[in-house]
Amino acid sequence: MGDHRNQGFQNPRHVVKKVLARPQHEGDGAIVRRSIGRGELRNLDPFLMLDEFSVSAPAGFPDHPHRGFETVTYMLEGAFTHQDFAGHEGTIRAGDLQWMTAGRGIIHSEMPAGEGENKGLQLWINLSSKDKMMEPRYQELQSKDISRVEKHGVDVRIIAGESFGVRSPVYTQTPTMYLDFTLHPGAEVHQHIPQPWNSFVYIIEGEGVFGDPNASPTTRHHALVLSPGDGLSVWNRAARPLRFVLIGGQPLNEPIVQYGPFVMNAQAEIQQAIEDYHYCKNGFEKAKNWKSQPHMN
Ligand code: FJE
Ligand code: FE
Repeated sequence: MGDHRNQGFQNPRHVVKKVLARPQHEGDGAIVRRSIGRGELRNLDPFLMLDEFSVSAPAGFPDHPHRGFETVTYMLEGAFTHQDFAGHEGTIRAGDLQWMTAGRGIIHSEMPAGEGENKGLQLWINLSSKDKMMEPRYQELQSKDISRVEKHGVDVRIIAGESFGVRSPVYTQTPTMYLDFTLHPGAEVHQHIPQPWNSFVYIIEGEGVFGDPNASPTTRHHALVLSPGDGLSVWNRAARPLRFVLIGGQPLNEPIVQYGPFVMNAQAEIQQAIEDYHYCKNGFEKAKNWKSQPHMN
């Protein structure tokens, strides 16, 4: 669990790779900073992509499909409206979470709903072969329903997994932890992570020292891939708050074949997904005659 004291990890994690997420174009006129999923960091099993998005209308992510993985959208600022082909829709605002298990198929639109820049993180988590064709499922949490612990200058929002003895209600099909930490100046945190899981940090604001107390600080828009180990220590020695997410997951160790929004285990399954999408079958039935409603902006 998380702690403000150093519990002394048996095998502390350290940073093995640092990646700067530069802005790139995605969707329809949107800008994202991609860390996982870019050339230098194709994937980090079970994670396929992490985008920090900043979108203002009329840009956005109009009607598109997904199959074979989960998308986790966590809003930082502003609002986003989603509509899917099964009639599921809603708006998520700063601090809200949408955990969407696409399974066999979702087609949806994701469009900004607030004035100015609408910001957040979208994480793609792979599903194991046995779950890739499951019925789609949503888990949605409003900001007020996300557990939060504040202790000794550490403020953590528990999106998935556990910290400071508090567990998130989110069910993770692929075992995952997702913690949003704010460390006030001078604060430190020591967070347990299951030893064999892959994990990384993405810095949202401020600067922090990660892993090794003698390391030089890392600033925003960087992802840090962590070595194996049982926990991570972080120090904020700067004069402003440090905000970062710590994400970890149990590797699936399965082959990955990705074609845009379809992520399967074999090329033949990708061909099948393209065909199913094209002919509106095997999970894409509701695509027939569906189009998202025009958004308000
Ligand atoms: C997608 C291109 C895309 N990052 N961050 C290709 F842009 C997308 C896509 C997103 C996306 C959506 C949000 Cl709300 C936030 C994102 C990429 O929708 F799915 C494919 N295949
Ligand atoms: Fe999407």
